[in-house]
Amino acid sequence: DKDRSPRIEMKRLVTASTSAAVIRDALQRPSQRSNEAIMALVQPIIQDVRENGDEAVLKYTYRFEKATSLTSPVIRAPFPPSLMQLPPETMRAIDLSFDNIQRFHLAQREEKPLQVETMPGVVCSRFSRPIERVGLYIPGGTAVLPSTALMLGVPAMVAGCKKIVLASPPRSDGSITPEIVYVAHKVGAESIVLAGGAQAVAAMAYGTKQISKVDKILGPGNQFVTAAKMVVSNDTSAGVSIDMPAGPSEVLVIADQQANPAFVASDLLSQAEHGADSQVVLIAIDLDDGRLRAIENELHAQASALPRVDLVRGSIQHSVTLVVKDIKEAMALSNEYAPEHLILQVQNAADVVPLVQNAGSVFIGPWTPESVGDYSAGVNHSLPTYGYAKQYSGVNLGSFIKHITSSQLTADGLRGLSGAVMRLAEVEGLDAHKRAVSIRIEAMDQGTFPG
Ligand code: HSO
Ligand code: ZN
Repeated sequence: DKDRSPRIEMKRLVTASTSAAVIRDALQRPSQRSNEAIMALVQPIIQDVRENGDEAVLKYTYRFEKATSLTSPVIRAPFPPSLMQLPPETMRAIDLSFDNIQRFHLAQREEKPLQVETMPGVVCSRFSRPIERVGLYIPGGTAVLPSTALMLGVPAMVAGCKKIVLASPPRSDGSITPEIVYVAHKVGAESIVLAGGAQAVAAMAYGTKQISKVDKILGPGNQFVTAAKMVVSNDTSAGVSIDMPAGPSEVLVIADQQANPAFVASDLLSQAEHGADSQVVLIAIDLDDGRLRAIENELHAQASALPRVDLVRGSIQHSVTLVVKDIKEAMALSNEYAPEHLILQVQNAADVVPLVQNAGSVFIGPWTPESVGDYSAGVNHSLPTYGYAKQYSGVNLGSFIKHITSSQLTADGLRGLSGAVMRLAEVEGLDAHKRAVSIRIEAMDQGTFPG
């Protein structure tokens, strides 16, 4: 009975009367299962898939997904329309989101290669090429996430990746969510791997008879998926890279006296419902007790009515409200926490953005809930978690592109550079390097080339 279960409430700390250590502690991410324990489970699965290919992938899909009717671990484009039957409303929602995500990521293209003449006759250039084959992992688990298929698939398509492979754990009847198939179709995916976990990652990293090998694997996932991505990206024989380390989802909301308590609570809960390991942080700027209580009451009331209230309870347990004195203090704490999502529900929110140093994505003002970015605004929702916003960007067009540089010198250009290059080659004791220059200068001087 919901009424008799304990109140859903975050702990509250007033920074002015709390030690720095206690605050730091409250802002710790919930601890993850130890890396070694996960590795010990994941490594044999990867090995098995390397050795036994499709047969091993199917075995784990039978075991973990209970999809024992599957006879092949993959479906290929063109995907039959029967697999993407959707209500028109859903289709329109996907189409609109697709268009906005496409617009925003198209705008991230570099119009032309960069070219600089660093010295007379010395031209350096940089141009980009899409990564040819990408594997996009779409988690299964407690929610189906076609939006993640959009967030990974659309930029891959815009970048021009030749082969887009999706992987997602099938349902126990062996089918894949029609929304995901529809997105796969829209982005021009080559195939969908009907597998999840470490087995899906290994299959895409090494390739099997039926599953295409890829050059980069992107996408969120549980700890097994994350561990598997780390293992394969560390194996030079796989020749595969990954997007970024992934942890549970999180949000930090900064609210002042102007903020609407119901809006604030709804934003905290939209992140909390992702999972019991999600973390939500509220930084309240100089809120009086009544205002704070209004947020807490809203949080409890809205949370209690959610179908995923049990996950929310778990998440709220390791979440916290920090009461601070001003926006400067709020931003200092936020930058130190480096949230995946930062929501600014403060007066003149746009003016605060210059103070943001670390965050995955920022949501500005009262009319910008995180949900719009999760689905449809156009920004990407695949973002750095666990404090990695200090050094990583979220998924963007650049995640699917690599840069190649080139240089082209004229004879005069080489002559101008020769002194420095030969000197540094001497310093490093690399005579062949020096000779590659001197031999050309001699040819120039003697007019022997072109002959
Ligand atoms: N907030 C999640 C993304 C998501 N939300 C998918 C709904 N569906 C992690 O950024
Ligand atoms: Zn979300």
